[in-house]
Amino acid sequence: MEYDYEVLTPETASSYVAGADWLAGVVDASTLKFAEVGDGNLNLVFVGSDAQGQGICVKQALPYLRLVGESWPLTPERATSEARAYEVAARHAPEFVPGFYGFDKGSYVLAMENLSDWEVWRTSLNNGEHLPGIEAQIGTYVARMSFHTSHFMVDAQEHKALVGEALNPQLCEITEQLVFTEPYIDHENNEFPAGLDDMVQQLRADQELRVAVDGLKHTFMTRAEALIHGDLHTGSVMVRGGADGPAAKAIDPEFCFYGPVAFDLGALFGNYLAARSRAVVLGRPEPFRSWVDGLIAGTWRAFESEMRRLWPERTQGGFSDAFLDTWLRHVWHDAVGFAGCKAIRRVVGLAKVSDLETLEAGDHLTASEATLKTAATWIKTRREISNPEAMLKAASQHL
Ligand code: SR1
Ligand code: MG
Repeated sequence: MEYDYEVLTPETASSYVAGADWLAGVVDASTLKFAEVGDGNLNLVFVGSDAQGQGICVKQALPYLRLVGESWPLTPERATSEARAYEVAARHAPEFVPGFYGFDKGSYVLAMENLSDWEVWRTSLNNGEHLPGIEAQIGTYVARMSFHTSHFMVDAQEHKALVGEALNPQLCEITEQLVFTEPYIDHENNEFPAGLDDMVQQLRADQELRVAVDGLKHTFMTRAEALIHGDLHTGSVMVRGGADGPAAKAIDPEFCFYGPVAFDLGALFGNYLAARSRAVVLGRPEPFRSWVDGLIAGTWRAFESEMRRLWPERTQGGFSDAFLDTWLRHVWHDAVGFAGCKAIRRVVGLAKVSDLETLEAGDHLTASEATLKTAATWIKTRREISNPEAMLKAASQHL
């Protein structure tokens, strides 16, 4: 198909960089070699190095959904959203994102630090790699982005203008459909093993669950709190071990918009649940197992502690000192609910997770069933679940 911009290949990516004035000096384009490494659902991703070993990552938004193909058109404008998120993160949380080199609006190309010697966190978790501290860094990243783009730091009128500029309607609708709607109805996008059929039918018939999910969907659609990542699962985090200790960087923020802070935390928690289910059925040894059990606590406590550290620096809104506790409570309980929704969609709906999908059939069924049961409990009892230990307790009752 013909598009009104050139879709890059590993061969044309080098000449693209050579002709891009805004990338002059980043790499030696004359010796640059690229490979396409995108394994996500949406975009093309090229990583390259020049003869001196200087690297660059070039990411281009396709005008359709890569996972499905050209039959599912998708606005490449999502690259503008992604650039916005990286620019904001470069100001407030630079250590937790790749270095951002810039954005070409005409070709929907973003250029950034080459992280090819890092690993996708989901892959690392799947392999049983113990990297303590990653979970806290990601919690800190969420707190920084949330605080600095919220009504606590941005003038009220300016905030409303920013919310308008950052609307990302097509990608938000994907989330509204895939996370909050389709798993609960008979829909052609859904796919799960026959062995889960009874359980999925039970979830769909559970009115208490359906109303709770509708409430969370409504919160997702209406609570424009802060510029959130919008798709912060463990596949959106790059990790590295090493002498200075483990390090984490959040990537792929093309789903970003002004939404509920709890959604990013819930996305992490829901994906930690899939990682835990895998670790349990595979009988992973200590200390990995206990670390995975503690991921929710580690992320939440780092988020809370960074918010408490930043709170006295707030400049806007006139919120009282004591309001922070109330705000943290609402974020916590919503995050528990969103976690359940994010876990259920990964088992029932479109776009699966390798944590579960790469298990052999029996383990896959056991882990998926436990994930669904825990997720449903989290959603329905989110207001009674007061801390990460209670979330873990609910999970351990099912697996
Ligand atoms: C239709 S795109 C499928 C999924 O890929 C992204 O990672 C988001 O999670 C989206 O829901
Ligand atoms: Mg993504």
